[in-house]
Amino acid sequence: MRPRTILSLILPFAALFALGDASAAGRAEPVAIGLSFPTNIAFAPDGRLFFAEKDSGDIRVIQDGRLQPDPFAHVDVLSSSEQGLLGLALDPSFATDPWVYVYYSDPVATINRLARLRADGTRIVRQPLLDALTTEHGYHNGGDIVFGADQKLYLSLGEVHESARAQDPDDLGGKVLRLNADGTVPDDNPFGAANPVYSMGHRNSFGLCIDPATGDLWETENGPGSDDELNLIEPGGNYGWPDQLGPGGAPRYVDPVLDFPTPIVPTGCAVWRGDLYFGAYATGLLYRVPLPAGSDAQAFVMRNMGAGVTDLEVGPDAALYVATSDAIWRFATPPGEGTPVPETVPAPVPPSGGAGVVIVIAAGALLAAGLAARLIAGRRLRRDASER
Ligand SMILES: [Ca+2]
Ligand SMILES: [Ca+2]
Repeated sequence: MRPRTILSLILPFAALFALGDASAAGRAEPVAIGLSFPTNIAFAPDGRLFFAEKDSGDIRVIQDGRLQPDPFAHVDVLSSSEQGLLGLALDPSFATDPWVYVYYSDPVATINRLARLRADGTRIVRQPLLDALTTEHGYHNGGDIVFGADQKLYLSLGEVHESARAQDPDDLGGKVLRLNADGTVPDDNPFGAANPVYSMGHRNSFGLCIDPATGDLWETENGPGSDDELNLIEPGGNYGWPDQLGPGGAPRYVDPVLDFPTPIVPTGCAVWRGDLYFGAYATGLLYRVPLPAGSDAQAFVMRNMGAGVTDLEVGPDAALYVATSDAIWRFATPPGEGTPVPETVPAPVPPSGGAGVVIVIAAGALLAAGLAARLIAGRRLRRDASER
Protein backbone atom coordinates (compact mmCIF):
# COMPACT_ATOMS: atom_id res chain seq x y z
CA MET A 1 0.00 0.00 0.00
CA ARG A 2 1.24 3.45 -0.81
CA PRO A 3 1.38 6.00 1.96
CA ARG A 4 -1.50 8.39 1.71
CA THR A 5 -0.98 12.09 1.63
CA ILE A 6 -1.83 14.12 4.70
CA LEU A 7 -4.57 15.93 2.87
CA SER A 8 -6.32 12.79 1.73
CA LEU A 9 -6.59 11.78 5.38
CA ILE A 10 -8.53 14.86 6.28
CA LEU A 11 -11.35 14.73 3.79
CA PRO A 12 -13.95 15.58 6.43
CA PHE A 13 -12.26 18.96 6.79
CA ALA A 14 -11.98 19.54 3.08
CA ALA A 15 -15.18 21.56 2.99
CA LEU A 16 -13.08 24.38 4.41
CA PHE A 17 -11.47 24.65 1.00
CA ALA A 18 -14.65 24.95 -1.06
CA LEU A 19 -14.09 27.04 -4.16
CA GLY A 20 -16.08 30.16 -4.84
CA ASP A 21 -18.63 31.88 -2.70
CA ALA A 22 -20.14 30.19 0.31
CA SER A 23 -23.69 29.99 -1.03
CA ALA A 24 -24.83 26.49 -1.83
CA ALA A 25 -25.92 27.15 -5.44
CA GLY A 26 -23.16 26.50 -7.90
CA ARG A 27 -20.61 25.81 -5.18
CA ALA A 28 -17.72 23.43 -5.83
CA GLU A 29 -17.74 20.84 -3.06
CA PRO A 30 -14.52 18.92 -2.47
CA VAL A 31 -14.78 15.20 -3.07
CA ALA A 32 -11.10 14.49 -2.48
CA ILE A 33 -8.10 16.79 -2.23
CA GLY A 34 -4.38 16.21 -2.02
CA LEU A 35 -4.55 13.75 -4.91
CA SER A 36 -1.66 12.70 -7.11
CA PHE A 37 -2.53 13.84 -10.64
CA PRO A 38 -5.81 12.12 -11.46
CA THR A 39 -6.01 12.08 -15.26
CA ASN A 40 -9.43 10.53 -15.72
CA ILE A 41 -12.47 9.78 -13.60
CA ALA A 42 -15.32 7.32 -14.17
CA PHE A 43 -18.34 6.18 -12.17
CA ALA A 44 -19.64 2.70 -11.47
CA PRO A 45 -23.44 2.32 -11.34
CA ASP A 46 -23.16 1.76 -7.57
CA GLY A 47 -21.69 5.25 -7.13
CA ARG A 48 -18.04 4.29 -6.76
CA LEU A 49 -15.77 6.85 -8.36
CA PHE A 50 -12.73 5.35 -10.09
CA PHE A 51 -9.80 7.55 -11.05
CA ALA A 52 -6.48 7.02 -12.76
CA GLU A 53 -3.26 8.39 -11.24
CA LYS A 54 -1.01 9.52 -14.07
CA ASP A 55 2.40 8.87 -12.56
CA SER A 56 1.83 6.01 -10.11
CA GLY A 57 -0.20 3.89 -12.53
CA ASP A 58 -2.71 3.22 -9.74
CA ILE A 59 -6.45 3.02 -10.32
CA ARG A 60 -7.97 4.44 -7.16
CA VAL A 61 -11.53 4.31 -5.82
CA ILE A 62 -13.60 6.74 -3.79
CA GLN A 63 -16.46 4.92 -2.13
CA ASP A 64 -19.06 6.50 0.16
CA GLY A 65 -17.04 9.70 0.11
CA ARG A 66 -13.82 8.05 1.23
CA LEU A 67 -10.66 7.49 -0.76
CA GLN A 68 -9.96 3.79 -0.40
CA PRO A 69 -6.42 3.20 0.92
CA ASP A 70 -5.58 0.40 -1.49
CA PRO A 71 -5.75 0.88 -5.25
CA PHE A 72 -8.29 -1.16 -7.20
CA ALA A 73 -5.48 -2.14 -9.55
CA HIS A 74 -2.10 -0.97 -10.80
CA VAL A 75 -0.32 -0.86 -14.13
CA ASP A 76 3.39 -0.11 -14.47
CA VAL A 77 3.85 3.12 -16.40
CA LEU A 78 6.40 5.50 -17.80
CA SER A 79 5.59 8.65 -15.91
CA SER A 80 7.54 11.58 -17.30
CA SER A 81 6.07 14.35 -19.49
CA GLU A 82 2.76 13.33 -21.10
CA GLN A 83 3.25 9.63 -20.41
CA GLY A 84 1.59 7.61 -17.67
CA LEU A 85 -1.84 6.21 -16.91
CA LEU A 86 -3.72 8.46 -19.29
CA GLY A 87 -7.16 7.01 -19.95
CA LEU A 88 -9.85 5.30 -17.89
CA ALA A 89 -13.41 4.17 -18.62
CA LEU A 90 -15.79 1.59 -17.21
CA ASP A 91 -17.75 -0.87 -19.28
CA PRO A 92 -21.28 0.37 -20.12
CA SER A 93 -22.49 -2.95 -18.69
CA PHE A 94 -20.25 -2.64 -15.64
CA ALA A 95 -22.92 -3.93 -13.22
CA THR A 96 -22.80 -7.33 -14.91
CA ASP A 97 -19.51 -7.10 -16.81
CA PRO A 98 -17.15 -5.12 -14.56
CA TRP A 99 -14.32 -4.29 -16.97
CA VAL A 100 -12.15 -1.25 -16.29
CA TYR A 101 -10.51 0.08 -19.47
CA VAL A 102 -7.13 1.78 -19.26
CA TYR A 103 -4.78 3.46 -21.71
CA TYR A 104 -1.21 3.81 -20.47
CA SER A 105 2.45 4.14 -21.40
CA ASP A 106 4.07 0.73 -21.01
CA PRO A 107 7.60 1.10 -19.55
CA VAL A 108 8.91 -2.20 -20.91
CA ALA A 109 7.70 -2.07 -24.49
CA THR A 110 7.78 1.79 -24.49
CA ILE A 111 4.50 1.92 -26.35
CA ASN A 112 1.07 3.14 -25.34
CA ARG A 113 -1.39 0.34 -24.72
CA LEU A 114 -5.13 -0.07 -24.34
CA ALA A 115 -6.13 -2.87 -21.98
CA ARG A 116 -9.01 -3.85 -19.74
CA LEU A 117 -8.91 -5.17 -16.18
CA ARG A 118 -11.38 -6.84 -13.88
CA ALA A 119 -11.29 -8.17 -10.37
CA ASP A 120 -11.53 -11.94 -9.95
CA GLY A 121 -11.61 -12.33 -6.20
CA THR A 122 -8.39 -10.75 -5.00
CA ARG A 123 -6.73 -11.28 -8.38
CA ILE A 124 -6.80 -8.76 -11.24
CA VAL A 125 -7.34 -10.20 -14.71
CA ARG A 126 -5.83 -8.11 -17.50
CA GLN A 127 -6.70 -8.37 -21.21
CA PRO A 128 -4.59 -6.44 -23.73
CA LEU A 129 -6.79 -4.79 -26.38
CA LEU A 130 -4.57 -2.62 -28.57
CA ASP A 131 -0.89 -1.81 -28.91
CA ALA A 132 -0.68 1.80 -30.03
CA LEU A 133 2.34 3.95 -30.82
CA THR A 134 5.77 4.51 -29.39
CA THR A 135 6.18 6.71 -26.35
CA GLU A 136 9.74 7.69 -27.32
CA HIS A 137 8.95 11.38 -27.84
CA GLY A 138 7.15 11.61 -24.50
CA TYR A 139 4.38 13.86 -25.85
CA HIS A 140 1.13 13.72 -27.85
CA ASN A 141 0.07 10.32 -26.57
CA GLY A 142 -3.59 11.35 -26.31
CA GLY A 143 -5.45 9.03 -24.04
CA ASP A 144 -9.09 9.70 -23.30
CA ILE A 145 -11.52 6.78 -23.53
CA VAL A 146 -15.30 7.02 -23.75
CA PHE A 147 -18.07 4.62 -24.65
CA GLY A 148 -20.53 5.90 -27.24
CA ALA A 149 -24.29 5.61 -27.39
CA ASP A 150 -23.56 2.70 -29.77
CA GLN A 151 -21.67 0.90 -26.95
CA LYS A 152 -18.43 1.21 -28.94
CA LEU A 153 -15.19 2.32 -27.32
CA TYR A 154 -13.70 5.59 -28.59
CA LEU A 155 -10.04 6.35 -27.85
CA SER A 156 -8.09 9.52 -28.68
CA LEU A 157 -4.53 9.03 -29.91
CA GLY A 158 -2.06 11.86 -30.47
CA GLU A 159 0.41 11.82 -33.34
CA VAL A 160 3.34 11.17 -30.95
CA HIS A 161 5.10 14.29 -32.25
CA GLU A 162 5.23 12.90 -35.81
CA SER A 163 2.63 15.14 -37.42
CA ALA A 164 2.50 13.40 -40.82
CA ARG A 165 0.88 10.41 -39.12
CA ALA A 166 -2.30 12.43 -38.59
CA GLN A 167 -3.08 12.57 -42.34
CA ASP A 168 -2.46 8.86 -42.98
CA PRO A 169 -5.75 6.96 -42.52
CA ASP A 170 -3.82 3.71 -42.11
CA ASP A 171 -1.70 5.02 -39.23
CA LEU A 172 -2.95 5.20 -35.63
CA GLY A 173 -1.33 8.57 -34.91
CA GLY A 174 -3.53 11.66 -34.57
CA LYS A 175 -6.78 9.73 -34.65
CA VAL A 176 -9.95 8.98 -32.77
CA LEU A 177 -10.36 5.21 -32.84
CA ARG A 178 -13.60 3.21 -32.63
CA LEU A 179 -13.41 -0.32 -31.26
CA ASN A 180 -15.66 -3.03 -29.93
CA ALA A 181 -15.36 -3.47 -26.18
CA ASP A 182 -13.22 -6.58 -26.70
CA GLY A 183 -10.72 -4.63 -28.82
CA THR A 184 -11.84 -5.93 -32.20
CA VAL A 185 -12.71 -3.51 -35.00
CA PRO A 186 -16.41 -2.95 -35.76
CA ASP A 187 -17.34 -3.92 -39.32
CA ASP A 188 -19.08 -0.58 -39.95
CA ASN A 189 -16.10 1.68 -39.28
CA PRO A 190 -15.76 4.59 -41.76
CA PHE A 191 -12.35 3.61 -43.18
CA GLY A 192 -13.20 -0.07 -43.59
CA ALA A 193 -13.94 -3.08 -41.46
CA ALA A 194 -10.30 -3.73 -40.60
CA ASN A 195 -9.45 -0.13 -39.72
CA PRO A 196 -10.00 1.14 -36.17
CA VAL A 197 -9.80 4.79 -37.32
CA TYR A 198 -12.98 6.82 -36.79
CA SER A 199 -11.67 10.35 -37.45
CA MET A 200 -8.28 11.75 -38.46
CA GLY A 201 -6.21 14.91 -38.64
CA HIS A 202 -5.93 15.36 -34.89
CA ARG A 203 -2.84 16.67 -33.14
CA ASN A 204 -3.33 15.66 -29.52
CA SER A 205 -6.45 15.26 -27.45
CA PHE A 206 -7.06 14.81 -23.75
CA GLY A 207 -10.85 14.96 -23.98
CA LEU A 208 -13.65 12.88 -25.49
CA CYS A 209 -17.26 12.93 -24.30
CA ILE A 210 -20.74 11.93 -25.40
CA ASP A 211 -23.93 13.95 -25.38
CA PRO A 212 -26.37 11.45 -23.86
CA ALA A 213 -29.33 13.20 -25.50
CA THR A 214 -28.03 13.13 -29.08
CA GLY A 215 -25.17 10.62 -29.05
CA ASP A 216 -22.84 13.37 -30.37
CA LEU A 217 -19.13 12.72 -29.79
CA TRP A 218 -17.15 15.80 -28.71
CA GLU A 219 -13.38 16.18 -28.69
CA THR A 220 -11.05 18.81 -27.22
CA GLU A 221 -7.76 19.26 -29.02
CA ASN A 222 -4.45 20.93 -28.30
CA GLY A 223 -2.89 23.15 -30.95
CA PRO A 224 0.81 23.92 -31.49
CA GLY A 225 0.97 27.05 -29.35
CA SER A 226 -2.22 28.39 -30.94
CA ASP A 227 -5.61 27.14 -32.13
CA ASP A 228 -6.78 24.87 -29.36
CA GLU A 229 -10.05 23.43 -30.59
CA LEU A 230 -13.42 22.04 -29.61
CA ASN A 231 -14.54 19.58 -32.29
CA LEU A 232 -17.75 17.71 -33.01
CA ILE A 233 -16.54 14.37 -34.33
CA GLU A 234 -18.03 12.98 -37.53
CA PRO A 235 -17.32 9.43 -38.74
CA GLY A 236 -14.55 9.61 -41.33
CA GLY A 237 -13.98 13.33 -40.67
CA ASN A 238 -10.57 14.91 -41.23
CA TYR A 239 -9.86 17.65 -38.68
CA GLY A 240 -6.94 19.19 -40.53
CA TRP A 241 -3.74 18.74 -38.53
CA PRO A 242 -1.01 19.47 -39.59
CA ASP A 243 -2.26 21.07 -42.83
CA GLN A 244 -4.94 23.30 -41.38
CA LEU A 245 -4.98 24.98 -37.99
CA GLY A 246 -8.27 26.05 -36.47
CA PRO A 247 -11.08 27.26 -38.74
CA GLY A 248 -9.38 27.22 -42.13
CA GLY A 249 -12.60 26.55 -44.03
CA ALA A 250 -11.09 24.11 -46.55
CA PRO A 251 -13.91 21.78 -47.66
CA ARG A 252 -11.88 18.61 -47.10
CA TYR A 253 -11.41 19.42 -43.41
CA VAL A 254 -13.93 19.72 -40.63
CA ASP A 255 -13.63 23.10 -38.93
CA PRO A 256 -13.69 23.26 -35.14
CA VAL A 257 -16.86 24.41 -33.41
CA LEU A 258 -14.70 26.66 -31.22
CA ASP A 259 -11.13 27.81 -31.68
CA PHE A 260 -8.93 29.35 -29.00
CA PRO A 261 -6.01 31.31 -30.47
CA THR A 262 -4.25 31.51 -27.10
CA PRO A 263 -3.33 28.11 -25.66
CA ILE A 264 -5.60 26.96 -22.87
CA VAL A 265 -4.72 23.23 -23.07
CA PRO A 266 -8.30 21.93 -23.13
CA THR A 267 -8.80 18.58 -21.42
CA GLY A 268 -11.80 16.58 -20.24
CA CYS A 269 -15.37 17.35 -21.25
CA ALA A 270 -18.90 16.30 -20.33
CA VAL A 271 -22.41 17.18 -21.41
CA TRP A 272 -24.35 18.24 -18.34
CA ARG A 273 -27.85 19.67 -18.12
CA GLY A 274 -27.91 20.18 -21.87
CA ASP A 275 -24.67 22.18 -22.08
CA LEU A 276 -21.16 21.07 -22.97
CA TYR A 277 -18.61 21.68 -20.21
CA PHE A 278 -14.88 21.30 -20.58
CA GLY A 279 -11.81 22.16 -18.57
CA ALA A 280 -8.35 23.43 -19.38
CA TYR A 281 -5.03 22.51 -17.88
CA ALA A 282 -3.19 25.74 -18.62
CA THR A 283 -5.83 28.09 -17.27
CA GLY A 284 -7.38 25.95 -14.55
CA LEU A 285 -10.75 27.18 -15.81
CA LEU A 286 -14.06 25.37 -16.26
CA TYR A 287 -15.92 26.38 -19.44
CA ARG A 288 -19.51 25.99 -20.63
CA VAL A 289 -20.71 25.90 -24.23
CA PRO A 290 -24.49 26.06 -24.65
CA LEU A 291 -25.87 23.35 -26.93
CA PRO A 292 -26.75 23.01 -29.70
CA ALA A 293 -23.52 24.74 -30.73
CA GLY A 294 -23.81 26.05 -34.28
CA SER A 295 -22.13 28.92 -36.05
CA ASP A 296 -22.84 31.14 -33.04
CA ALA A 297 -21.17 28.79 -30.58
CA GLN A 298 -19.62 30.54 -27.62
CA ALA A 299 -17.70 29.54 -24.53
CA PHE A 300 -18.36 30.92 -21.07
CA VAL A 301 -15.86 30.82 -18.22
CA MET A 302 -17.64 29.28 -15.26
CA ARG A 303 -15.07 28.91 -12.50
CA ASN A 304 -11.36 29.02 -11.76
CA MET A 305 -10.67 25.58 -10.28
CA GLY A 306 -7.34 26.67 -8.78
CA ALA A 307 -5.29 23.99 -10.55
CA GLY A 308 -5.07 22.49 -14.02
CA VAL A 309 -8.30 20.72 -14.94
CA THR A 310 -7.84 17.16 -16.19
CA ASP A 311 -11.28 15.56 -16.54
CA LEU A 312 -15.03 16.04 -16.18
CA GLU A 313 -17.72 13.46 -15.61
CA VAL A 314 -21.41 13.48 -14.72
CA GLY A 315 -22.07 11.24 -11.72
CA PRO A 316 -24.98 8.87 -11.12
CA ASP A 317 -26.26 11.59 -8.75
CA ALA A 318 -26.58 13.94 -11.79
CA ALA A 319 -23.86 16.23 -10.38
CA LEU A 320 -20.86 17.41 -12.39
CA TYR A 321 -17.48 16.17 -11.15
CA VAL A 322 -14.31 18.06 -12.08
CA ALA A 323 -10.86 16.57 -11.60
CA THR A 324 -7.79 18.77 -11.36
CA SER A 325 -4.14 17.89 -10.98
CA ASP A 326 -4.63 17.58 -7.21
CA ALA A 327 -8.32 17.23 -6.40
CA ILE A 328 -11.80 16.18 -7.45
CA TRP A 329 -14.71 18.62 -7.01
CA ARG A 330 -18.47 18.27 -7.29
CA PHE A 331 -21.03 20.76 -8.59
CA ALA A 332 -24.61 19.87 -7.62
CA THR A 333 -25.85 22.85 -9.65
CA PRO A 334 -24.16 25.01 -12.31
CA PRO A 335 -22.08 27.94 -11.07
CA GLY A 336 -24.19 30.65 -12.71
CA GLU A 337 -24.22 31.65 -16.35
CA GLY A 338 -20.51 32.32 -16.63
CA THR A 339 -18.50 35.06 -18.28
CA PRO A 340 -18.36 35.13 -22.09
CA VAL A 341 -14.92 34.38 -23.45
CA PRO A 342 -13.77 37.42 -25.47
CA GLU A 343 -14.39 37.00 -29.17
CA THR A 344 -11.05 38.18 -30.49
CA VAL A 345 -7.58 38.58 -29.06
CA PRO A 346 -4.17 39.01 -30.67
CA ALA A 347 -2.80 35.67 -31.78
CA PRO A 348 0.16 34.58 -29.65
CA VAL A 349 3.60 33.90 -31.04
CA PRO A 350 3.74 30.12 -31.43
CA PRO A 351 6.56 28.53 -29.44
CA SER A 352 9.19 26.88 -31.61
CA GLY A 353 9.28 23.12 -31.09
CA GLY A 354 8.47 21.27 -27.89
CA ALA A 355 5.19 23.13 -27.62
CA GLY A 356 3.93 20.72 -25.02
CA VAL A 357 6.79 21.48 -22.67
CA VAL A 358 6.41 25.20 -23.19
CA ILE A 359 2.71 25.04 -22.51
CA VAL A 360 3.04 22.96 -19.36
CA ILE A 361 5.79 25.17 -17.98
CA ALA A 362 3.87 28.28 -18.94
CA ALA A 363 0.75 26.86 -17.33
CA GLY A 364 2.49 26.38 -14.01
CA ALA A 365 3.90 29.86 -14.10
CA LEU A 366 0.58 31.42 -15.04
CA LEU A 367 -1.32 29.63 -12.35
CA ALA A 368 1.26 30.43 -9.72
CA ALA A 369 1.08 34.07 -10.62
CA GLY A 370 -2.69 34.05 -10.51
CA LEU A 371 -2.82 35.56 -13.97
CA ALA A 372 -4.53 32.73 -15.76
CA ALA A 373 -8.02 34.16 -15.71
CA ARG A 374 -6.88 37.44 -17.20
CA LEU A 375 -4.80 35.86 -19.92
CA ILE A 376 -7.35 33.33 -21.06
CA ALA A 377 -9.19 34.32 -24.13
CA GLY A 378 -10.80 32.58 -27.01
CA ARG A 379 -12.72 33.68 -30.00
CA ARG A 380 -15.92 32.62 -31.58
CA LEU A 381 -15.58 30.84 -34.81
CA ARG A 382 -16.92 32.80 -37.70
CA ARG A 383 -18.25 30.62 -40.45
CA ASP A 384 -19.60 32.88 -43.11
CA ALA A 385 -20.04 31.61 -46.61
CA SER A 386 -16.88 33.27 -47.89
CA GLU A 387 -14.75 31.01 -45.70
CA ARG A 388 -16.09 27.83 -47.24
CA1 LIG B 1 -12.58 11.58 -19.52
CA1 LIG C 1 -8.38 21.02 -36.48
